[in-house]
Amino acid sequence: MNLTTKDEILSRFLNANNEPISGQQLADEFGISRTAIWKHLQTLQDEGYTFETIKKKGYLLTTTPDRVDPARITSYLETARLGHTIRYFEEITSTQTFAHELVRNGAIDGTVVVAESQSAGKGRMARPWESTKGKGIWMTIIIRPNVLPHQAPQFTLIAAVAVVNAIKSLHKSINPEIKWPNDILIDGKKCTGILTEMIAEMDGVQALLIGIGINVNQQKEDFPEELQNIATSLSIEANEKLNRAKLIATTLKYLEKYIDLYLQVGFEPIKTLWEEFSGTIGKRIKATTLREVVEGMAIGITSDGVLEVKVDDGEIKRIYSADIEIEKPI
Ligand code: BT5
Repeated sequence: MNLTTKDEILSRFLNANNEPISGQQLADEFGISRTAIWKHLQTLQDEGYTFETIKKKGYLLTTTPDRVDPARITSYLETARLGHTIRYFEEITSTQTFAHELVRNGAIDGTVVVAESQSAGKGRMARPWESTKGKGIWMTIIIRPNVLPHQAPQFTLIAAVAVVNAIKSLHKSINPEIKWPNDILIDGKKCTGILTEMIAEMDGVQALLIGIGINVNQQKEDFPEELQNIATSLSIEANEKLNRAKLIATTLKYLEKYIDLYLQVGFEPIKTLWEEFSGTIGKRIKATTLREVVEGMAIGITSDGVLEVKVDDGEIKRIYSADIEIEKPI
């Protein structure tokens, strides 16, 4: 793990099972002075953590603010690669834009950029992504798989399957569905968007940047008016406040699992999972591509993740990239 000393200290407290830890013990463990330990605790207090001093025993962590800082995510992390380097920001323009910069500077496979808020979060085709402070998961995962450029879109579907599994495993009452290619909906309202970008040469991918935005703890009024009827959050659906750091770690666990599966045996098992969670297949849809509007029945995805639509004259059209509207039955 690539944590700063302050985050390592916080990690110790998060894993201390509500027991105090003495300043001297921390100083010995980290090989720094007690004053230096105290300064790190001061910084943590400035960030909203509170410590009680217990006589002869040391410091007890008494309040943890709702943040997705690296120590918190790491305390739930079960991955071999993803999330072992985390770049955390209170506020950033876009985790996606920053991840591009990191890739240029040689960021390693599995690096995660995560922020409490984004001032210029982006969706596909430069559409804005609303990223309310402290309420959602706004993160980009940098991976460097040995794949060809045409495989990149499949990683959006891999990520969608990972997010759905993570949500379902933590919150059984929530029933998310995937809308091809990059949305996760609950009861027809969007709770997650995924944006996969790549940096590639003709003969290979240098890096994939998987941007994931999950609405977690917003209430309806936290969304701007234009989104209130089309967006939802996990908390609205589950009727409780959720643990964002745990959901991040669980998403990374499933993402790593499915990336590895894909790299070992190909897209087939992902396709099966994707179809199981799909809210698109078997429905009448309207797909708006850059060239045309295709209306018909979504009948499946190909082994490359391309959407197949049977139009009314029986022809099957392949949709590589589009905005999809699922038509309501009349
Ligand atoms: C997406 O685009 O759904 C991809 C969103 C990816 C966001 C993540 S957050 C972390 C990383 N850093 C970034 O800067 N981006 C990624 P698209 O399919 O184009 O959908 C965009 C549309 O969704 C907008 O035009 C709005 O209508 C709607 N929208 C915006 N914010 C939303 C939100 N928080 N919840 C639900 N819908 C939203």
